[in-house]
Parts: sequence; C-alpha cells; structure tokens
Amino acid sequence: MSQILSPSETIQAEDAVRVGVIMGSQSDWETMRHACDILDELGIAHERRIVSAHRTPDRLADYARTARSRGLHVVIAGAGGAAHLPGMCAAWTSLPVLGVPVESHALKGQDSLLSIVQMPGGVPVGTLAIGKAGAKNAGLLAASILSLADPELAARLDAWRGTQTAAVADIPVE
Ligand code: RP5
Repeated sequence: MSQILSPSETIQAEDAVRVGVIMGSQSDWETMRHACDILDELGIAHERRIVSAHRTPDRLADYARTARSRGLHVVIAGAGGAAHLPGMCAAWTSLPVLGVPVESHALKGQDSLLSIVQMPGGVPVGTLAIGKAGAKNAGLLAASILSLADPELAARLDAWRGTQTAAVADIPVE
C-alpha cells in the first residue's frame, strides 16, 4: 500500500498515491510511522519521504511544487525543533498540509509546536498535537479530507471510529 522512495530516486508518485508523508529526519520516523499506520489501516495509498527544510531545501521545493500535479491530495509533514518543514511545504503548494510537531529532546516539542502552528495569515498549516497522537490524528484527518470525495473510504473511516468506540470499556479494571 505504501510506497517508500529512496532520497536519490526521482520524485514520481504513482497515480493511486494520494497522501505524501514527509519528515525532516530519519529520527522523526518513530513518530511519523503512526500516521502511516493509520493510512495503511484505512487502505490509503501513500508515500514516505525524508525531506528537510534545512538540510535538503531543494528536495523540499521539488517535492512540494510538484505534489498536486503528481496526484497527491494531502501532505502530512512532521518535524521537530525549528520545524519549518510544514510551513515551507505549504508555501510551495496549496494542497492541505497537516503539520505534526515531533517531540524534541530540549523542549519536549513545544518548540516544534510553536514553529508549526504560528503561521502568518495566508499560508495555512493544519497543526496537530505533539508526537504520536498528532501523527495518528494527521492520518485520520487526511482520511477525513479524502473521504469527502470517496464514499467507500468514508465508510471505512466510520467503521474505524465505530471499532474505537466499541473498544472503550464501561468500567476501569485494576
Ligand atoms: C528536524 O530536526 C527534524 O525534523 C528532527 O525532528 C530534528 C532533529 O533531526 P536529527 O538531528 O535527529 O536528524 O529537522
């Protein structure tokens, strides 16, 4: 379902790939994998790339500028620290960009959160929570966006939510 492209490969998404999951570093993967897990669970084809706003700025520009023409509908971008990746991605594309603040060591992700959420008016990034919950919800929000034009996905998303609801116990156990 997912497509993993090596950094050296020409950026070329398959037609079916609708979500791009990008992250600033390999070290972000432990967080961003939770977005990919949700996309896999819901049967949403996606690609995963390491794209750094600071270390690989040209790769970011290429990726974001071609995202729509390559068939992507949503980009999920996760980064930590001075987390410019989601904002710079949104500067290059008018696709929905969902930003995931990765939990940093120094400031526990508050730096990441503020870097991502405080976009100037005119260039939006939909900012999620810090860390795993944010990555998971980014996957779910991407699914929700795609479900607007995909009734079968809407049904899978509703079923996923129903399963989650059914799994909540009435009474806490020791
Ligand atoms: C950011 O710097 C990345 O998104 C990552 O969260 C952080 C640290 O990167 P590494 O030094 O672990 O590669 O660009």
